[in-house]
Amino acid sequence: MRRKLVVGNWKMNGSLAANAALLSEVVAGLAGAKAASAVCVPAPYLAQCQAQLAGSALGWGAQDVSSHASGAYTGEVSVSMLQDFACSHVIIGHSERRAYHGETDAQVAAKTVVALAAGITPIVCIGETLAQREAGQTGAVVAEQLGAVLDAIGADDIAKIVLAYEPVWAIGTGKTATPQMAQDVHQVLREQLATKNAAAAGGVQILYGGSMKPDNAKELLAMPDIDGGLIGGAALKAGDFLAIIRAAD
Ligand code: 3PY
Repeated sequence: MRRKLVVGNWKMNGSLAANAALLSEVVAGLAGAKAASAVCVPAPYLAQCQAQLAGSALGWGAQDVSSHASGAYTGEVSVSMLQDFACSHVIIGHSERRAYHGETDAQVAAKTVVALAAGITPIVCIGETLAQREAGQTGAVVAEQLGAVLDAIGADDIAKIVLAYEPVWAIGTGKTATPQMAQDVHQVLREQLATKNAAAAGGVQILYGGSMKPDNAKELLAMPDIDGGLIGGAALKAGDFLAIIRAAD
């Protein structure tokens, strides 16, 4: 049985005051929730999360990590810095990083290796664009993205990763994949995981991301291979985020 996991991706949003209010409302609303939950916040707010969330049911993490350990990489954040703030998770290869920062499959794979070595759970994002879906290339695109990661990690590491299927056309557009569309891709991803480690593949949490909201979460989360959500805009409102976590119960 896989435990459901709901992760908020705050993207580049927040302020000290707004975060404090949001986090305390979410933590207060989590009592008795069965699903695991976490927020991935802009790096400057990791200290605030550590101070406010330590000992609570809400985990915290970052939205990216450098593949380099340290040095002359202006603007980057290393994995040891994430460890300093006790991050449980780090999002890697979000489509916004792939699109706006030119992140390649090879870089995503390298970052995944770095996170795993540091004991931080990578949430590896993969997904196709609208043009790729319309051209019937969804399966090939996600297989290539996941394949790059699988080639870089050991078979034992399969049990330590989280995948997020985020169709690019459903991110920030209000469009959502139907539950069956998402399930079909999740199932194929799990089969691909099994080629590397059949025993561990059944335990890997595969999240759906892309405009998951309170009103579509239940249906999506009812699918057999959808193990949670990576939540964008709805994670910025405590009531919406909590409703999705409850939908995962
Ligand atoms: C979205 O839902 O918009 C996301 O990008 C989640 O990562």
